[in-house]
Amino acid sequence: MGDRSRSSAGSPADEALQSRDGLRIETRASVVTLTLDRPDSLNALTVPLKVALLEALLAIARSSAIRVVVLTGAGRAFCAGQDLAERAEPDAPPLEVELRERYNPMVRALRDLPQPVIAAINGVAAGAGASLALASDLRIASVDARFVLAFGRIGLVPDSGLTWLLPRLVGAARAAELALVGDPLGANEALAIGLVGRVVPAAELLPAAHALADRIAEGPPRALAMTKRLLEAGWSTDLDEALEAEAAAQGLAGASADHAEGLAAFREKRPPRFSGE
Ligand code: T3D
Repeated sequence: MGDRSRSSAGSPADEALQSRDGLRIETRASVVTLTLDRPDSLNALTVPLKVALLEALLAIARSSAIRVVVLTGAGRAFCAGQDLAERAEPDAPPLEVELRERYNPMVRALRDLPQPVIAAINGVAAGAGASLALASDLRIASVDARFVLAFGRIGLVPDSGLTWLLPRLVGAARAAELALVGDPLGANEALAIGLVGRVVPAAELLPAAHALADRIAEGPPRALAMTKRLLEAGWSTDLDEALEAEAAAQGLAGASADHAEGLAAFREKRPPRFSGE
């Protein structure tokens, strides 16, 4: 288990960042790795796991010590979506309720995180597992990864943001092909259509994800958070609104200590040390 020295012991945020209920949480420097850790069921999502993931994401959002999040799976899968054994239990909540109360807040929390999220997709990403990968900001896949939009196979519609995210990432035509035909999509095919940013050998996945996380963690946190918000807003605003939003954000970034540090580092020909102020 990694360094927790930055959290104040006993605080609610600290408790939310403890491993539990199939979610492993490891912090190294300013990078937190969230590992979906139910390998016997391909990291399928149970209610306790979803609650743990949501609470961890909300705690991370409040943390100024954490600068980047890596999301991955234990064993041979990234995540097989909803746990179908739990779904078959007689007291399972209605699908609609489960989406509104747990899946949707989880996706919203991922999208709203100020910190960049890297999905390190180590194996199959099916159903809502694919949605979690798509809701991340960056995706690195192992050659063993594959996307399975499994919803149609069990008579369901894509959910957890997939119908919104997929066409924006790969275009309407490819999204329709993937969602309506439902053939598995391998890592290199996903790379070819831009669904993942890079593909690496399996043994290199976590080192590559952490190397990328470390690089991003050196960036200016507030400017990166605003960049995330601008990119997201750009999907649903017109050019004039985007120009205005950029100007407002640049006003804030330009007044930050990190901007002054960036300029000083440029003048002094040294790497910047961004404080997040
Ligand atoms: O609340 C709600 O229900 C609404 C929300 C819905 C969101 C969703 O995610 S709906 C989609 C749910 N997910 C699926 O339909 C995927 C089901 N799984 C599969 O189609 C396949 O397992 C995979 C394509 C993911 C992988 O296939 P494969 O051949 O590599 O592995 P496998 O042999 O099928 O599975 C290995 C084990 O994992 C197996 O257990 P066993 O027989 O060794 O004891 C299998 O039952 C288990 N497993 C796989 N997926 C799930 C699962 N157990 C529970 N839930 C799963 N989703």
